[in-house]
Amino acid sequence: MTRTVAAQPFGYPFDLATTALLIIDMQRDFVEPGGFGASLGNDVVPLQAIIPTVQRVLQAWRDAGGFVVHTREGHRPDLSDCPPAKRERGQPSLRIGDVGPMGRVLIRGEPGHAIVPELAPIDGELVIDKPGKGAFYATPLNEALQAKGITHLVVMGVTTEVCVQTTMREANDRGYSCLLVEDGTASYFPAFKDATLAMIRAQGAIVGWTAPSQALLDALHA
Ligand code: C5J
Repeated sequence: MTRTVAAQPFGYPFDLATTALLIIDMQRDFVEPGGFGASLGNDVVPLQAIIPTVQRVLQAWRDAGGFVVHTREGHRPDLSDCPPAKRERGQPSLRIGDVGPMGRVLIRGEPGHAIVPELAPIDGELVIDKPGKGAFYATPLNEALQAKGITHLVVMGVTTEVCVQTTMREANDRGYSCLLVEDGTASYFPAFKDATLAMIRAQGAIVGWTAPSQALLDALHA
């Protein structure tokens, strides 16, 4: 059954059976004080603010029986998958792998690497650990989606202009039709979020579509 979300720049048609909900990096390291995002000097409050919206959409998607994928950015404890250029850049208060209030920053298995409890994955949902910003780089995501016959991605998460946008561009180049939920994504920089939404849907949805969560929920309940 095809449903259509009232989206920009025009309606987004999708079939639940061939669409995955993709939630990017809703990890304590980005959303809570003391994590990677905060170590870079960012205010995490705008990211925390989207949790109830992401939770509402996630619950509706689960209730409808849709497939869910969560991603987590992070590195192996020995940092073998962390390019030195990534670790050494800038002047953060804590570098990747340093010990902070939520364990080693951006390291798999540490408390800060976990997805926030409100959005914790449940049985049957796919969790993709990624070393980069894009969820397709050095991960099995594409193969997993292909195996399930997924052609469309509904995307939420953080941060809009970094991991979300990078992943949407990677997905677009692989042939997926992507919708970004406008109030289900956030940036430490509101102007970057606005610019990203605009550039994604420009030129006839050159990267994808955007829509408010209510428009997606209306389509799911139609
Ligand atoms: C960043 C992300 N911003 N998940 N990661 O470094 O967007």
